[in-house]
Formats: sequence, C-alpha cells, structure tokens
Amino acid sequence: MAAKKAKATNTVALSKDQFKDAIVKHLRSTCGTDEARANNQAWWKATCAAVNELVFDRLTETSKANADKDSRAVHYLSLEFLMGRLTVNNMHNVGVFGAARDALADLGKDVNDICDEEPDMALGNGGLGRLAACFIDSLATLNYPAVGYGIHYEHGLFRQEIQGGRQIERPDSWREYGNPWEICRPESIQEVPLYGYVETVFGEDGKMRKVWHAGRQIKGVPWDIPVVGYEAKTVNVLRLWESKAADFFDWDVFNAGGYIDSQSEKSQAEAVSKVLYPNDESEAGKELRLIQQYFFCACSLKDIIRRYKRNHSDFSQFSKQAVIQLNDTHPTVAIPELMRILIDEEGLVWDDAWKICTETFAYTNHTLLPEALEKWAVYLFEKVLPRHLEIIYEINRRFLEDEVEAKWPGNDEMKRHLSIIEEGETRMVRMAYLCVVTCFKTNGVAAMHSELVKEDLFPEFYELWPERFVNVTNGVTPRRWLLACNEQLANMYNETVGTDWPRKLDELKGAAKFADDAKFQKNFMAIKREKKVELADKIEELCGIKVSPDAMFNVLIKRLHEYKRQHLALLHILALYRRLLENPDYDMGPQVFIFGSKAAPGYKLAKDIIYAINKVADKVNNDPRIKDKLKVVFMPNYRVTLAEKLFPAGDVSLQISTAGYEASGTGNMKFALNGALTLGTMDGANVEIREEVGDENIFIFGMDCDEVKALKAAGYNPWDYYYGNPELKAVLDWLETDFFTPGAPGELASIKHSLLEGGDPYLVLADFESFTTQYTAVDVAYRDQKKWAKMAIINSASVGKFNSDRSIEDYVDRIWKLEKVMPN
Ligand code: CBF
Repeated sequence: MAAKKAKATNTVALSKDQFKDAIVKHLRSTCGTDEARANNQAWWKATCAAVNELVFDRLTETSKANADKDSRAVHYLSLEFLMGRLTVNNMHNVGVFGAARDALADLGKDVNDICDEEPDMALGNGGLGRLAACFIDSLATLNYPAVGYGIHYEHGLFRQEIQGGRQIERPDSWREYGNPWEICRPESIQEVPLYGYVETVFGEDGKMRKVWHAGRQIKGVPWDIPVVGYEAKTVNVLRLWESKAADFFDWDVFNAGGYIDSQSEKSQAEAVSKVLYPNDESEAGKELRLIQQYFFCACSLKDIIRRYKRNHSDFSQFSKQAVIQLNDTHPTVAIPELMRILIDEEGLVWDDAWKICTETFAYTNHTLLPEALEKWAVYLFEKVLPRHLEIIYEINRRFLEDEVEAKWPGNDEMKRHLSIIEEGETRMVRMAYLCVVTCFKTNGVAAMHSELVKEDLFPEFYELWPERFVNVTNGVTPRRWLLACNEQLANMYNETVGTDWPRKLDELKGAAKFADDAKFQKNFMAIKREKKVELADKIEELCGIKVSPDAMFNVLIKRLHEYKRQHLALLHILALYRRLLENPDYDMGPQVFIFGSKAAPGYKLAKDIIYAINKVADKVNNDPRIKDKLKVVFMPNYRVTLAEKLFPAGDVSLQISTAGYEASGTGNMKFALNGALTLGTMDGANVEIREEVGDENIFIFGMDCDEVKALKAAGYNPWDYYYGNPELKAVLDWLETDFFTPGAPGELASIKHSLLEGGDPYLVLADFESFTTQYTAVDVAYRDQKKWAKMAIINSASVGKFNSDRSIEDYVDRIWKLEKVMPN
C-alpha cells in the first residue's frame, strides 16, 4: 500500500530532502527570513518558490518547443478563469506533493496549514469560469499548445458575508500581499485605443482607407500564470491583462496644482481591470464592461499576431497557426478587432480578412437564457469603438444581402429576424449572431443543450450551416476534483484499479465490479463518512451549527438563480419540517441540507432566497421538537476552496434546474465522481450522467424539457398547483407569516409572490410534488446503506466520460485540430 500511495500522487521529481533544502533556501533568499522567524505566509511563499523551480524550467522548455516547431495553438479567450488555489494542484501536477508534505512535516509544518495561506484566485463567477480553469489544466496535461487569455482583475468575485441571514458583499483582494504564481511580463505590454472618430482617407493610389483616431489609449500589462500539466512536460500559460494608464501621471497638471486631476487618467485606466462583474447569466449593461471586453481581446490579438509574425511575413498561414476559441459571447468583439487589424493596419482586402476570421474563430455557447445573450447598444459601440461598429455593419450587410437573400429570397422579415443589428427604439448589436455568422464552429456544452442550440436558439442559422454546429460535453479535471480533494478515495482507487486513473478516468470502471463486495462497500462508505466528519467540523467552525455525519447530506451548491431553483429545495425543507411538527415520529432518516451560493448583488429575489434559507435554518436547527432529524446549513462564501470540501462529503447531489435551462452543470459531475447520488431533472449533463450510471442509480424527477415547453405553451397557471396541493399551499402561506422572522411578518413573502403573482417562470410549483415524492424514495434508499453504497460506488466508477481531458480531445478532434508538441 505504501509504495502505491507514493505513486498515487506523484512521479517523484524531487526527494523530500531536496525539497526541504529548497524551502529553507527560499525562506532566506526569496522571503528574507528564516525558519525561526518565518510566519505561515512566508512558509507558503517559500514552498511555492521551491515548486516553481520545477515549474519555471518546464515553462521555458514548453515555450521554446512551441516556438521552434511553430506549432498551431489554441487561444482560449475568456473573461473568467475561476482557478481557486494553485499550490496543492501544482504540487500534484508537477509530482512533488508527497515530497513537499513530508519536507514540511520534517520542518515542523503541516502542509494543509501552509496551503491555507493561499487566497482563492476567484476570477470568475461560476460554471463558465471554472470550466475554463479545468480546460487549461487538461490542455497542459495532454501536451497541447494553448494560451488562456483573460483579465488580471484586481478584485475577483466578492467575498460573501452573512449578517443577520443576509448576504453582504465585501471586496476580494486575492493578491494584496503578492502572488507567487504570477510573472509580470513588461516586455509584452500592449497599447489599446478607445473612443475617438473614424476618418476616411484616400491614398496616393486613390484607394480609400479608414483611419481610427482614438480619443484615449490604455496600456495592457501581461501577467503570466503557469499552467502545469499533470505528470506532463508541458507548462502552458494563462496570460491575464492588467490595465494601466498609457502615460499614467500627468506632471504638468500636477505641477500646476491639480493633484487630484493628475491622477484621474490613471484611475480611469485602472478601472478597466479593477473588478470582475459579479453578474452570472446576465449582461451587465455598462460601458465599462464593453471596454473590459475590448481591452482584453485587443491585447490578446496583438499578442497572438506578435508571436505569429516571428515566423511569418504575411497572413496566409494565420488561420493554420492560430485557432481562437470564444468562451461565450464575452470576447466577440475580437472578431471586428481582427478584421480591423487585418484591413486597416495590415492592408488586406475585405474578402481575405474575412476568410481568415471565419477560419480562425470558434464559439462556445453556455446558455439559452435570453438575458445572458449579450446585446450592446449601437450608440455605445459608436462611442467606444466607432470603427468596429462600421465593420459589424459591413459584416451584417454582406451576410443579409448574400447569404440570407440566397436562402430566403425577398424575405425581408427573415432579414430583420437574423440581422446582427436588432432594430427598435434602442438599436442593439446581437453578439451571439455575430459569433454564429463568423465562426467556423459553434458548440453547446452538453448533448441536450447542443440540440437546443440548434433547434431553439439558432434554428435558421442551423438551416444555413448545419455543419458548423457541434456538441462538446463539459468535463472536470479529476486531478483537482478527486485526487487532490479526496485523498482517501484516491488512494482506495489506486489500490483497486492502479494509478493511471487521474489521466484515464475511464479506468475507474474497474471498481464497479466491487460494487457488491461487502468489504469494498464498507471501505467506500467509511471514506465518505470521514469526509462528512471533516465537513461537519467545518460547518461548526463557520456556522456554529452541529450536524451529525450519520445524517444524509443533501448538498446544493452553485450560483443562486431562479432557474437553478434553490427555492424548490427550500419549499421541500418546509414541507419536511411541517410533517415533523405535525408528527414527531414522522418516518424519515436524519437529514442535513447544505447550501452554498452567491447571489449577484443586484438580484433582489436571489438575495431574498439566501435570507429565507438562513431564517428557516435558524428556526429548524433550534427547534427541539424535531429532535435533530432535520438541519439546514448555509455555508458562507462558497468558492472553489470550499467546494473542495463539499463535493467529497455529499450523499445527495441536488441538480434541480427547470429542464431546458441549465446548459450542462459541472458540479453534478464532481459529486458523482465522489460517490454522491444525483437527485435531478432531465436537464443539461444530468441526462448524460444518467446514461453513464444507469437509470437505477440516479433519482430523476419533474418535467422534462418537452413537458416544460408544452406546459408553457398551454398557459401555465401556478395557482392551480397552489390550490391543488394543500401541503404546498401551507408552506407557501407559511412564508408570509412571522414564524421564521419573529415580529417581522412578510419578510420572506417575496418568494411566495414570485411563485404566484409573478407567474413562477421556472415552474417550481409544477415540479414540487414530483420532487417531494422522489425525495421520499431517496430517503428510503439511503436508509438501506448496503444498497446505497452499491449505487454510490457505481456512480463514482462510471463517470469517466466527464473527464475534462475527454472534453479537450473532443474539441481537438471536432474544432481545434491541434498536435501535441511536448512529448508525453
Ligand atoms: O459550460 C459551463 C457552465 O456555464 C454556465 O455556468 C454559464 O455560465 N452559462 C452554465 O450555466 C452551466 O450550465 C455550464 O455548465
């Protein structure tokens, strides 16, 4: 066991003693302290510096190999990279976790305490940003040439505090005291123009040219985060752009006494990379957001072109060398920017520039929600990016006059419908249309979602270009989401199926044959219990609530949104509570409901739901009448680091979105991998999880997508459900009383109103009965621990498909067409 355990986490790259020497050396030479005086911050930084000795070597080798081979690379443009912490992940990937842990132990330090010093790099909102982080991990692991491009936000997603049950947002400062993982590259600074006007000029050859006279320039300073492949030679780069004033301090104004004004240019420029917009699934609608998008696209394109020009004197090979993946519509402005560079700066004619763009860009759609499909007001574009608007108009004119006219001759209504410019009181640029019109591939993120992208979102575009639409089902990296966060289960799998599974997750299948084995079941459930004990301790530390690890842990962790239906779970909790109050012997096993979620600061109902969960929790957890059979926990400040404790400890994974609304979900995959059973709707990747684990090992409830559409078409009336189900009526009415908010009746009423007067847009009431019924089945199944163990093992062993390495191979095969550069 011991030998296998060592290999489990590492191929040894440094011995314990070498690592010890490296840490001690860096305490002195990097941190300016020594073993006797260093605090944990310094120990952490010295440990990172020791790891970086290996990382930086590989980084240099990788960039040299890529340059020498002039390899085709993918450029993943994303406004969000939700990286979490890097230390443990990098130690595992580079092969020194065991050595580092033992070296620190010898030096009297606990690896967990040291790694706890690292703030989360929370440069993303949720699923989309975390997916980007998993993808760059997999690209490096698979040795594919890739660069991630994003923004070096000064403040990542806000830190959530809960005060009196309500969410309070606090700024997140992830690099206040320096971050050992990033390298500033001033040699690659870029200038970005903004505002101004466009002039038409005629050259001596009589040819017309457009010249954009920018009103402002800002500077993009690149910070590189090394992305370390697991047991791989590749270390790729995540390049994040920080905005600075081009000439940041105006001495003339300062000398003339304008102390404040001299700083204003600087502040305006720095505002661009100051904060991540905390709106998940919805457009921020701010000029600053458009500037953010353009800023990082412009910097990244200049960077890509600079690298391309090292080996090429014209653009004929550009699309063979570079593929640019647009992660959602956020980086769409890269399209007119590349057109502008090619035509205005490089002198290409329109057709040649357009051909390059249509062969270079690909687009991933992550949602069908209309409010998340970005549209920018034409007037805003005109103000901030006047030349880009002209280019978009021309793309649109050619698209409508050539392609739409050819397919639907004389059909003006169709032209209006498909136009990249939406007419109306405020004319808008439809960014998703611009993507689909340009990109050689458009993909959805789960099989069902990709079908809906074709059928419901872009049906006419699909009719025009069926070959452009593909699916790539999401995945998660098993290195972070099993190996690093659940060492106990990882070791058990090493014993059972060998140590290749962190790369080849399908190998876990080998464990399924032990699903009936009593000893295996016992060990598997003992590990689950250990993780639940760890979580219970964390819950007590953070929330002051005692929960029993023997209760069934139901976990719902994701951004707060009505379509994700946290309030459906809340109604069910109220129903259980009511049943227990009416009959203290009501037959149910002890249950804990655990929530973790951030609400966008301006999303009132989402914040009300957080408040309601906390108020219900206060009451339920302190009610002696129900004898601890039910507990409710809201864990504050849900983020990657907390997720790493929650996924391994869950028994039931709640994936309860309205069918047709969750594009994929990735938490569902992480839970199943760690042996939780899904209670979910036929939505997103739940559908594919069910295919993998089998119908008998998952709990599906509620309407499917067709039923949702049919009910909406027939005219959904939530009052029918309210009056038709006395329990539902009772719990909704309960929210209006002051039972949960003594002395303040009506504080929770907004939830009821949204579900009745508000029309219940996500059909919570329609699915309530099916949900509670299926929950009874879950409870019964859980109480048969042998049966449950079998189901949990099958879940964990069967989800090899959801390895993000597989997703990346699908992207390579269907879209990117890359070749590996570094050897395996
Ligand atoms: O594809 C990754 C994830 O993206 C979202 O989070 C998004 O921001 N649109 C979706 O909501 C998830 O379903 C999806 O898994």
